Amino acid sequence: MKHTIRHLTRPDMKDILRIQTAVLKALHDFMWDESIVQLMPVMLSPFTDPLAHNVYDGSLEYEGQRLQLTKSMILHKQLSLMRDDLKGIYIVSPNIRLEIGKTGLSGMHLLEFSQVDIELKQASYKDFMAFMERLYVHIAGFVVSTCPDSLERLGRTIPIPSSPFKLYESTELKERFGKDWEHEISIKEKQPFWVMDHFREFYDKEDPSTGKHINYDLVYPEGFGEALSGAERETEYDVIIRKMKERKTDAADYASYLEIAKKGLLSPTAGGGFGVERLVRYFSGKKEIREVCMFPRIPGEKVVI
Ligand code: ASN
Repeated sequence: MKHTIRHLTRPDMKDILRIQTAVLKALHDFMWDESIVQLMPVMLSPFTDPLAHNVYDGSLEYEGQRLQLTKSMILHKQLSLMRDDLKGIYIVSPNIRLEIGKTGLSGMHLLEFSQVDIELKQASYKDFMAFMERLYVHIAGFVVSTCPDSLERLGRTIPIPSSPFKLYESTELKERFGKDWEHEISIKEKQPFWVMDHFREFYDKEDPSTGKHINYDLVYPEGFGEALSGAERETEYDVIIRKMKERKTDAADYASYLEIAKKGLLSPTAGGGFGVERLVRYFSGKKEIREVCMFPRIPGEKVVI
């Protein structure tokens, strides 16, 4: 308990929360100017993101129905953009991912975190990446200009990158650095950069002619690691079914989503999501994600409060 009280009363928490508040204000202002509207979070649904890695089951039984706690709102983002009158949407989305215990050692994983999840209609991966770069530069600029005192107390200087950000292919980095490529390249870089082409969930689009995945990660420099993952989306029912089979994703769990896909109602979209806590960790220069959360839930650790 002593440790918890020490954490809750840490002197640098106010500066960290100020930076977090500035991040969210800059986000909302930017989206308002872009006419991108905000959705409220969905936390319970018959289906959620299958994720490309294994986590413990986060479902519950309610009145005879099995409901999933949201891992990400990717499929709900896609469904909301069936509408023709929306140009794009965003959500400050609570995500619950019951990661296996040893993941907690990364210093960048939480069982419960907030993802700024964005999806743009009729957008290509290039459109989304350019949009995200503008958003990032806006947020970083706002934090630098409004929180100089907090940044100084934290001993932190945030670079404002210029567009376009550097771009790598994951295959090239794997060859160069091996298994730990993301961390290795993140240590070397000084500004956020993109890494393209990752084998992931069924909803990230594949280019049938090259077999490449039309998806991307935005990665922070200085060893802070992954910021965002996103992609252009699959919209064709047959392709979605094939990719579900390849990934052993049970189509029965996604019945209503698939019914809509089968009717050809999914729009071409591209999007991505970044974790609020990871961005605040990078801006604050903290080694451990627990240091930027008032109530951290770290994989493998007992939740005490
Ligand atoms: N938000 C991600 C995306 O838009 C999905 C995820 O969080 N797994 O692709």
